[in-house]
Amino acid sequence: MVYDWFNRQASDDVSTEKVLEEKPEGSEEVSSDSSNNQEESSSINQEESSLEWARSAYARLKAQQAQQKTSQPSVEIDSASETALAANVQAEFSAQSSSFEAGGSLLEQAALQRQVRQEELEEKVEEVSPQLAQQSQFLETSPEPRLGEFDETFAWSAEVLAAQGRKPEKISLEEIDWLGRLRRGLEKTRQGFVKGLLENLGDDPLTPEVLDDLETLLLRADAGVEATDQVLDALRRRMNEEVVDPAEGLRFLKQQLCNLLEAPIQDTGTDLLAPERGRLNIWLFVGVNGVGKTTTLGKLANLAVRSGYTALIAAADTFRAAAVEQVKVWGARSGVPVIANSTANADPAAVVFDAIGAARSKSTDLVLVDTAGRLQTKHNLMEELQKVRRIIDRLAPEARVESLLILDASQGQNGLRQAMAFAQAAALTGVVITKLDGTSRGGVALAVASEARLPIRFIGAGEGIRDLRPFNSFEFVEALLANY
Ligand SMILES: Nc1nc2c(ncn2[C@@H]2O[C@H](COP(=O)(O)OP(=O)(O)O)[C@@H](O)[C@H]2O)c(=O)[nH]1
Ligand SMILES: [Mg+2]
Repeated sequence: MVYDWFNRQASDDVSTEKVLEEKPEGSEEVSSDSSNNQEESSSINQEESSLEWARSAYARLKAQQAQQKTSQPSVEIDSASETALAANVQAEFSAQSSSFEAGGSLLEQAALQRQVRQEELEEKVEEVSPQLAQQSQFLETSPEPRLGEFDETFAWSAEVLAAQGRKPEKISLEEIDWLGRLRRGLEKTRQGFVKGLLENLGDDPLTPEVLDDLETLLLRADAGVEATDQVLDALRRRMNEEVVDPAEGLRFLKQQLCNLLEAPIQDTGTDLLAPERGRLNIWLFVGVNGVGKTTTLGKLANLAVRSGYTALIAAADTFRAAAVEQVKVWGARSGVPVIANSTANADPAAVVFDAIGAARSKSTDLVLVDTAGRLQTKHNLMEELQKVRRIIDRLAPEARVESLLILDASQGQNGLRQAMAFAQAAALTGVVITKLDGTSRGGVALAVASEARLPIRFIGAGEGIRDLRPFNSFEFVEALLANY
């Protein structure tokens, strides 16, 4: 079964249907016609029914897993092996790298050179990728999520999916696996946030003092002044209207955070950013050095392949030779062709030119473009980005172009301010937040939405190939405020 992550749906439900018939043990529906209207028992009912939901989903997934013995090629590499592989790749590519002298000024000559180069690149694509993939095969472990124990994390993940109106038979192990990763990834921010909040909330209705503490917590999580003010204003208005008990306070807070994150997404009219089928999609990754552009691109190449799209990578960070090699390793991990020119300081726009040509000739769905995060000067960098952007607009006016700003969550709001320098040059359309794991500044997502007013499209919460998925504000807020 192919699970299309970009659209968040399984493209084939056949195996699920079969499993549906097996009613898992102890999964009888909780009767919905209960005549007991007392609040306490209804909340117990709710808890029981969400546990039943989770058990039922677990049993189905377990049966599914038992059915699917056929495993897919794997793509996980440990970092030591990855370094070794990268060295290997480097040697191989430096032997093969195409070199071009600007011989003669005649236009035809240039065109001919371009043609030869295009052919060489296409050959290279054909011949190198399988080789690399083969090399990496024995280094890899399974990329497939495995069903673990029926534990608290599973129950929580199931509850988050159920709350979004999902049916137990329609959920995938992919989603359960990701929600667990997301929750683990947000642990540091959650620790600072939830512990303080719940301690202050206690059992009493909301007070102005609790709101003052909440303000501190939001600012400390790097949510930014604007988002913090917005959330607190909404809570104050609510408190002026009626007494708000802690459970309702928490629910209302989650709703406010969710609205804030959703606003720029709603503005675009596109809930989920997915490559459009039957059309060329070009996604540009921009951001300062070290924020995770290449890693994000690599993970997305993998996600595209897993989700049933064809992809191609343009190695347009030509500033450092190592950057090109790094991108080739990622391409090899997922069997995605990489268009590159290993010549020192090759023209990134020329690489993009070649990539668009190759994508056209192969009817590729998605071209992922890596870019440099540092040049000799910031001015040069912005010029270069503009040039890349111009060549895309000129060469592929029919393409759907996304320009994604990569933001390192651990750099918080400072990182955001710095990154916004790219807004003009790259005509940003969205943000990817990386490195949510290991930082307590996960609240920066709120600053992205309220201050940069850009939709968050993907989030990364770890270095693994499965640690990056499309952003969903409900799930993000639930993971951030999970009380366990
Ligand atoms: N912990 C963690 N590390 C990440 C994440 N994304 C990227 N990294 C690491 O950040 C470092 C820089 O990433 P890279 O993709 O080379 O950044 P670039 O310079 O923007 O291309 C690498 O060591 C990555 O493994 C993430 O979500 N979590
Ligand atoms: Mg890079």
